[in-house]
Amino acid sequence: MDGGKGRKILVTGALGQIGSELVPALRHRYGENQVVASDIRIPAAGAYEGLFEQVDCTQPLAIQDVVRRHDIGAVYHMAALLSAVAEERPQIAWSINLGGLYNVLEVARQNGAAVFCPSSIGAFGPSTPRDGTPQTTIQRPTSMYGVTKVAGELLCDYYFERFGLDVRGLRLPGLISHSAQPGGGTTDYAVDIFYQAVRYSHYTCFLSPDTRLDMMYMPDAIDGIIQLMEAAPARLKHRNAFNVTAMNFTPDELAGEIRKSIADFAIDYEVDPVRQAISESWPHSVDDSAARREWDWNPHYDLAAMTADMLAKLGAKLKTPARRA
Ligand code: AKB
Repeated sequence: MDGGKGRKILVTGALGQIGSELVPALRHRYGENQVVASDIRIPAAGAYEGLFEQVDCTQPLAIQDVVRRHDIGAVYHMAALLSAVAEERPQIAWSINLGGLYNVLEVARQNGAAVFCPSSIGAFGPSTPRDGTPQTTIQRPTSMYGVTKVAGELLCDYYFERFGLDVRGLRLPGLISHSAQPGGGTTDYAVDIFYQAVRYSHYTCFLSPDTRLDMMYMPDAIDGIIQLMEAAPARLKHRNAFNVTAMNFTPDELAGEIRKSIADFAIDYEVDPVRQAISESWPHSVDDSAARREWDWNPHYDLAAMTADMLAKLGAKLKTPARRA
């Protein structure tokens, strides 16, 4: 697809960690007035440039109204609760993560729009093979977040098989970025650590030092989302839930990489049992060969390149001179 075949694009959850970088990237690629940003939150007056609509995805008529008024041809559905907050509020997580997705799929079906739906490494569980996790494998997650992600993958498959809806998705790992911070995820430590390193040379981590998880720098995630949505449909065999990764590391290894630039950086640990348990049910490293084969997935940032860029960008943003080891 070309971003909606001349029709506009709607991004839900546009003020979140992914949405706040996806909207500018889509506007850059398809045109400023081709992308409608939406969120349940309303930005402060004058704080947001470009088309914006307030949309609560649990309200189907609100989605329908925006899709019809703007002639939307593709919905990038980023509105969701992350894993730790979903575990705190499982009933709300079900309503937002699965109810919201159902509403988006239905409105898309009725209006002939394509859909991008982010799944997650959270769609796997403790009985999934943890190293080199295959594209197709056991998915019995034990968190509410994971339950909504697996059910979401199945629902997207159903809408494709039953109605021919052009819905595509990625199983995203922890995302690291310097624009908007994530909120309520298990992998959030890998963002927090940079802010605290630049400000205070110290971080207290809520996961244990040896917790290994897949991660990705945001520019690769944004490129991957756009690349998947533009891929030739005939090549896509796993259209709704591609494993993707760019790197994997532990908190201890990330701290070591930061120390190459900030020599006095110190890390200590106060493990949060809820987030630790979630992380221990997720893969160490997924096999993303299906994505590489079917739509040429090829991330650019590894641990060293991501760390150097994060420290440079946050140093400028927080007005802290970059320190050298
Ligand atoms: C989370 O930690 O909840 C997310 C994810 C890996 O899906 N970042």
